[in-house]
Amino acid sequence: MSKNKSVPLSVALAFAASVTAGAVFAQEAGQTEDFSKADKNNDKYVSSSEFEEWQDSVFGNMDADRNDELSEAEFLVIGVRRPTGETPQQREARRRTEFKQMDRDSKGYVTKDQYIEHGEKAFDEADTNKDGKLTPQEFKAAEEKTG
Ligand SMILES: [Ca+2]
Ligand SMILES: [Ca+2]
Ligand SMILES: [Ca+2]
Repeated sequence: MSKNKSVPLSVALAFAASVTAGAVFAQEAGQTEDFSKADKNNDKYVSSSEFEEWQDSVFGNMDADRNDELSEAEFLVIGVRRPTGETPQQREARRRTEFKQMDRDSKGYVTKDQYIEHGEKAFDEADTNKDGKLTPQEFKAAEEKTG
């Protein structure tokens, strides 16, 4: 950007707005990619069985030591790639709370069953029109709750 004073303010503002839009677009592109991966039959909806399969693969990605249990550290690592406007501290606090909710028997780890069960709840909460399937927007909400 030139500091030339002849650049009208409106142009500068438009430039700033396009930079912001670009960042939002990048974020949505990541989520759209996740959505199309989860939408196995390409009908532009993620059904509950598609979501469960998706959860299964996300769990596998997070379970770094492959012991079929998620430690808090494993759960905290993922999700960083999705900018949400939170500070890292806010994100970590939120994910710690989510982890405690999933770890209902307070054993310090989350089994795949607990994770999938949490995912089913997130699916129901995100499915705001209760048609049993998620649009890309609904999927985004569900994804934010589950990692
Ligand atoms: Ca589908
Ligand atoms: Ca593990
Ligand atoms: Ca829906």
